[in-house]
Amino acid sequence: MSKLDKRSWAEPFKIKMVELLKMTTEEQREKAIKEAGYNTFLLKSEDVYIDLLTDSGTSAMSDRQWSGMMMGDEAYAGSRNFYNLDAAMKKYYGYKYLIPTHQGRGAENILSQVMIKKGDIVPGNMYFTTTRLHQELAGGTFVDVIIDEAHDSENPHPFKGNIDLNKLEAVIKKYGANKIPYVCVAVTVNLAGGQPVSMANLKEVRKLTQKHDIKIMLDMTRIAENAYFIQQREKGYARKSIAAIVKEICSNTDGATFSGKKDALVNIGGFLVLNDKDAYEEASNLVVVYEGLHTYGGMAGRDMEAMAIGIEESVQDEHMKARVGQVLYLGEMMKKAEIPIVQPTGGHGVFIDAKKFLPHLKQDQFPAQVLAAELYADAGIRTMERGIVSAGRNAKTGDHYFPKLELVRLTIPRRVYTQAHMDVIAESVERVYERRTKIKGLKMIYEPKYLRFFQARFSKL
Ligand code: PM9
Repeated sequence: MSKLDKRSWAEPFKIKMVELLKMTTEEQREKAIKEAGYNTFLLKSEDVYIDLLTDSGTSAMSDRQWSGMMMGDEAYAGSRNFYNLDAAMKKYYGYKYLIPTHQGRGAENILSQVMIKKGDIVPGNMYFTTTRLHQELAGGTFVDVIIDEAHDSENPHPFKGNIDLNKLEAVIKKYGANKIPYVCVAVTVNLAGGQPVSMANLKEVRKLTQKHDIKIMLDMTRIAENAYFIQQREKGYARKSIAAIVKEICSNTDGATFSGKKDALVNIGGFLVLNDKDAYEEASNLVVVYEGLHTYGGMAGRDMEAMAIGIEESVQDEHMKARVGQVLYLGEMMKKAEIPIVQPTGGHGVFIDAKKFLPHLKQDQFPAQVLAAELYADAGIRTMERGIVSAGRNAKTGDHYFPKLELVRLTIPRRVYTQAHMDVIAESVERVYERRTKIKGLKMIYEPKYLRFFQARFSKL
């Protein structure tokens, strides 16, 4: 191959506006993280240099989305932006009924209340924090039916989000189909490291659940990223567009919850979509109690417009190649430096295995929490714990859940940072890795009752 055959690729956009960042000293950062109780959620954003806390609501919107914001119809009822969002949803996802919500968890609340009765069982491919909590608050119990490979950070399985059909069948046999209102399938699986579900697996799950008359509800928060992995890795999909794969995923399910703050490139918003008319009618009645009228559900008209445009942008092949490509670039640098990360690298971030990074710490000394604090202190990079703190406690026994995966998530916002930022991040992780044996654990000194990872405080041991 000659040098001239090489074709690098870059982002399919150029930058029109920038936000200046404050540079801080190590001393200032040590003070800030201590004051934040070693919880990166409690840092002030202005003290952060590169913000990898989350990809949720942190995307850069396009000029088309910003111009859509100017077309907001802020009527209380029947805003034209609702109809534009409904049209985009039908075109790209194909469900029958749309209920906007202020964000994903609003949709989870409504879905759980409509579908789950006390004593029900909800199987799913690894829990997500807000999803499981809403299932529990509605009286249900979540049961994990993801494949075992998902719990092993080194396993290179290309579809670690897949459901284990034997586990699912055993759950159906044990509790009976009438106790299972739906199977919750997340695409991609956030807490497994942004890992995808294959189309073949989804179709197998569909076959099994249809046999027992059980519905499938998707958590379609990162569906376009999942579709990208299907396109790249699954036989028969290389020539299909991401838009076509997204629609095919949806067509194998009965409804979905969606946080528009991820794939759909907006700062706020979400929705619940359903195919069943009766469930829709109940949900559209409940949404007025918790969110707002069924034609805005807690969103401003302008935000619905930006989301309609964002959905279209999110399923473009060039966009997704650059979006996931940037994450993979960071993952490759980490692997070269022999940092223990979840493999394969996921769609929305690089996840460091904190148990392997800090093997001298016990899990209840919060290795991922302390590693996130150390990364901030080193270079002002804010990341998120996805381990024992996020997992919370078993509501019945009061004990910590001890998840197999104890991870620090370096989540990449969409269209926000450059390759040079990725280089700075990798160098910082390497520096912290070099001094890892000196890092001590934490103890929790304040623990809120719900979703404790957001507000818990810690001190150094
Ligand atoms: N995910 C994330 O940073 C935001 C807050 S952390 C609890 O990853 C999935 C798969 C998500 C998700 C949020 C939600 C909830 C549902 N499913 O944040 O309420 O990753 O819009 O969505 C976050 P909302």
